[in-house]
Amino acid sequence: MSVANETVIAGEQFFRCTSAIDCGGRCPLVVHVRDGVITQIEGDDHNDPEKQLRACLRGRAYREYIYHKDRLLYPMRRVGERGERKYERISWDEAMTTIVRELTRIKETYGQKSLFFTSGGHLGALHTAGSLAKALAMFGGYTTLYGNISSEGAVYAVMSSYGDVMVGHGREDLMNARMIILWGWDPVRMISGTDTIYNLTKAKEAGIPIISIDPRFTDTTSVFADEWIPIIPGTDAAMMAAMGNVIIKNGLQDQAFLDKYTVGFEEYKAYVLGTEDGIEKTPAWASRICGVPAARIESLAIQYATTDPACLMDCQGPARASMGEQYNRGAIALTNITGNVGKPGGAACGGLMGIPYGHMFRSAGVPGMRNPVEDGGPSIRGTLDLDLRLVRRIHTNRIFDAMIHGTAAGYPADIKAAWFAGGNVLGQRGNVNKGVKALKGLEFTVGQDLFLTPTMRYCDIVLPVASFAEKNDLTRPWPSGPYFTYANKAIEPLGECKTDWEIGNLFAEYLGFEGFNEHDEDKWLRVFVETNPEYKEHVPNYEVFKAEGIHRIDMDHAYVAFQKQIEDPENNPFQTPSGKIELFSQRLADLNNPRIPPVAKYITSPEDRNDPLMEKYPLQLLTPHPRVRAHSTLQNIGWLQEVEPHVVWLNPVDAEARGICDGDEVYAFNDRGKLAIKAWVTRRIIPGVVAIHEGTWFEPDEEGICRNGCVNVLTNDTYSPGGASALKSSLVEISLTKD
Ligand SMILES: Nc1nc2c(c(=O)[nH]1)N[C@H]1C(S)=C(S)[C@@H](COP(=O)(O)OP(=O)(O)OC[C@H]3O[C@@H](n4cnc5c(=O)[nH]c(N)nc54)[C@H](O)[C@@H]3O)O[C@H]1N2
Ligand SMILES: Nc1nc2c(c(=O)[nH]1)N[C@H]1C(S)=C(S)[C@@H](COP(=O)(O)OP(=O)(O)OC[C@H]3O[C@@H](n4cnc5c(=O)[nH]c(N)nc54)[C@H](O)[C@@H]3O)O[C@H]1N2
Ligand SMILES: [Mo]
Repeated sequence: MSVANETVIAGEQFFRCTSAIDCGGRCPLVVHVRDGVITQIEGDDHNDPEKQLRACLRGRAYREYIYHKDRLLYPMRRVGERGERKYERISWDEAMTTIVRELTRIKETYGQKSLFFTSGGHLGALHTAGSLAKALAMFGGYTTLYGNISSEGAVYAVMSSYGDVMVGHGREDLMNARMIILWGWDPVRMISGTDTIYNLTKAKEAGIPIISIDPRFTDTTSVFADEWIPIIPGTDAAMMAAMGNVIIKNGLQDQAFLDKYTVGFEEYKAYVLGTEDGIEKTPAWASRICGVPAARIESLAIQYATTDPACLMDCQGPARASMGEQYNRGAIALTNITGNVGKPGGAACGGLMGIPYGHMFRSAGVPGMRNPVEDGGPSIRGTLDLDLRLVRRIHTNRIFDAMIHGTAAGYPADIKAAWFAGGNVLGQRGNVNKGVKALKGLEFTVGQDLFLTPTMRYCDIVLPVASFAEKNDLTRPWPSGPYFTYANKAIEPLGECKTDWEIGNLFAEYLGFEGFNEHDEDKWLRVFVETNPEYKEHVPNYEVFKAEGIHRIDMDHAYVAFQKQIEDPENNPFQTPSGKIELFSQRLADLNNPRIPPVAKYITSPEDRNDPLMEKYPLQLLTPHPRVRAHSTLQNIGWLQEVEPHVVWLNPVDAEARGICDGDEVYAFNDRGKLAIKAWVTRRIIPGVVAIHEGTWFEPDEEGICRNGCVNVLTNDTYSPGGASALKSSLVEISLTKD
């Protein structure tokens, strides 16, 4: 039976909640409370099992997270060195007075741009750091980051090709495909929408062939795929170009589709046939690069082009690499030359992004203010020139380098103070050891989180934040609906915790901004639901929405990206300069940069197998997202740690060459850092490639070796020409001994 919010049965009260972390799904949760304490958290109880959005293991472990013994409960001031974890309890008044005093001193001494601010960790509408951003803007402004750490490569690819990020299909549409290619997509682990696995299961049961292309034999591959095609990391674009070559040489392209909806087929053809550069992108050529047998590249190309419709699920993971956008551009070329775009059962850019139902808050959120520090910058509307975006902002994976080198190295500011309102940058960005140096060099640091994360340990003032169960908020599906969620407050904030929204309001109060906050919590949420166009269109009644905690949209067919543009192109042009899908982009051609070509190309990249650094560090490092955490969120939950140990995946060929046995403690290292971790010797990863899941906390010993296996001590803090964080492009060596 589905209970309404606040129902009481036998002394137990039920709250309809969801989490709000960046976890890959968004699950309705029923929180049981007795005497103000959570006793149990259940998953979706919808009467119709077909419609249930079932929580994964992480959603079922939140009680330990909320009541974890290490929750921060009071504001604190650092009393030891940065990183030493020595803190003493202070009052909110003292915390706020210190923050205002220090930020004022620093801006008066070094200028407004020297204040750095970033936020993260929470995907709500109201209780975000939006109020803090507004207060800081009123304070004169701040320097911040550019780029989506998750999907910038994929976003760059879809924006240059389609001019739009709404490239997803409803997951029910998997059933309409006649074949599914999981190309670097592992939703059993990363969820990719709460309804994905249910629909993939139905597709499997219906006998739809499923093929997985991944350097690892993933959980999704093991459960769903009929075939695993292992591939060398960073080489997908070569295999895709060869598939294009086979399709075109066999005359299997959908010429009518190409003529009507796209520009640039001739230029793409010239590249894959080799008339452009004298190198034909044959299966044999690609095979030498990507390791997939030429015959299989050829047969897959023919199978894909002759199966109608066929669904190619590329995603954002392989694009989080030093030439990341070419992987998605290559996939987009294939989906278009086979006419699979805008069609049920096809895909525009498969696993990625959303459908426009509950996807983004768009105009919801606390109305921010323009950041004065960014005034007068170049116009970035519609541009594909990353350099223009980096005139005012710092690339999200370059933050530490910018803190160390500042304007002398071309960054927009010399940062002296930083405010981290959520997000664990010291652990979740490349090159953690550089991060330590950067954070030690600042004059003042403040952070807010639920736990004393590695980032918080470098903060002078640490503020305690309430969990999702301690506030009312609108949350949103990840990556897409079709449903909207309302997370009801189930318990009072623990200790002296406040939400990010409250912290922003308090900061504004200490700055003396009168009338800063217009409404109370309930009024704000009501205003959002009643005025935001998406809610207005779909959610008829605020009270009912709140009581049920979810509003599901009944659709008579699954949403298909660009269906309108394909059915009625005259009246629905694509949002590109040509109004068509751009397999060749003039905007990219105008950049005149061979590393960001106008058509999808395979290009070698730093720290791939062609890099001379291979001699010293011969293993390519993959850093997939962990099944038992959302990044570093939940990393301290014992229930989840029991499920899956943190290990490095190592093929027996590589293990044997180094005298390593399964279960040995080994060291992974390169010039950026070193970590200790247990070896898992497995044929589930190809030789020459190792994998360590991202998201364990950085715990260095006296020698600076991370004893907790935080993989980002090894990764690069660079980005691709399109702005993808190069977190999947690092070479390492592994050894049994420390030195
Ligand atoms: N090597 C490698 N690194 C990666 C990736 C990779 O693939 N490989 N993936 C990248 C990706 S896609 C992402 S999205 C990033 C994620 O990077 P982060 O966003 O830094 O991820 P988390 O480690 O989950 O940190 C979130 C923090 O916010 C806190 N938090 C939770 N709720 C709240 C709240 O309401 N308020 C506040 N103030 N804090 C809160 C949590 O306790 C946690 O410490 O990691 C990136 N890093
Ligand atoms: N359990 C869990 N789920 C999550 C998250 C989490 O932390 N934990 N985080 C959420 C967030 S914020 C994000 S952005 C998403 C991230 O989701 P993704 O970006 O899709 O996930 P990743 O794990 O980075 O990579 C996906 C797959 O790509 C493969 N891969 C890596 N390099 C290559 C390559 O060069 N070629 C090919 N073909 N495959 C390659 C990896 O082996 C992996 O199986 O996940 C979300 N879901
Ligand atoms: Mo992400």
